[in-house]
Amino acid sequence: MSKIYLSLGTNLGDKKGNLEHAVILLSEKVSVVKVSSFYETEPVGYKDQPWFMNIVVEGTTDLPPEDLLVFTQSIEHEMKRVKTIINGPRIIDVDILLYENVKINTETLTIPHPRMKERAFVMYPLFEIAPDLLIDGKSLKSMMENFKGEEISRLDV
Ligand code: PH2
Ligand code: MG
Ligand code: MG
Repeated sequence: MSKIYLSLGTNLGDKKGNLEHAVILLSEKVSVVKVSSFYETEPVGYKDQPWFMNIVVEGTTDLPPEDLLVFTQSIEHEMKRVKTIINGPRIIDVDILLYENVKINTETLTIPHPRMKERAFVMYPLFEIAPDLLIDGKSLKSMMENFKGEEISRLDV
């Protein structure tokens, strides 16, 4: 079993329901260990769209990384994600952040996720559920100051 962290985001329809639905679909092949709080987050990259709701999930899985990617994409497909513009609105996005201490850099998959450290919508929920985590031997705590002022608030539900 390998330990993994995933980032989930949505900004269309019933956002909380979409995230809950995706976690249920994930549990078919990933043992879900921890789920962060829900966070309302300002869109990063492409601004002219609704705010997102984001969570981070810790789990374990027997799937190797490439198969995990196929599985997460199958969830996006099953939830009828339609790809329009880059960084644009979506019903669900499931991204692999970390897979044990594995480093992968292929055309289809880069782990650790290449932009995770600069994104508050990833790092806040990740820090909530794994405050002692190290990435490349560096503490998450030391990475919690590099954000560009994107707004984020944790929901108490
Ligand atoms: N995902 C993106 C681009 N921008 N912004 C927020 N707040 N949340 C996201 O999940 C998100 C984003 C690309 O996947
Ligand atoms: Mg993404
Ligand atoms: Mg994605």
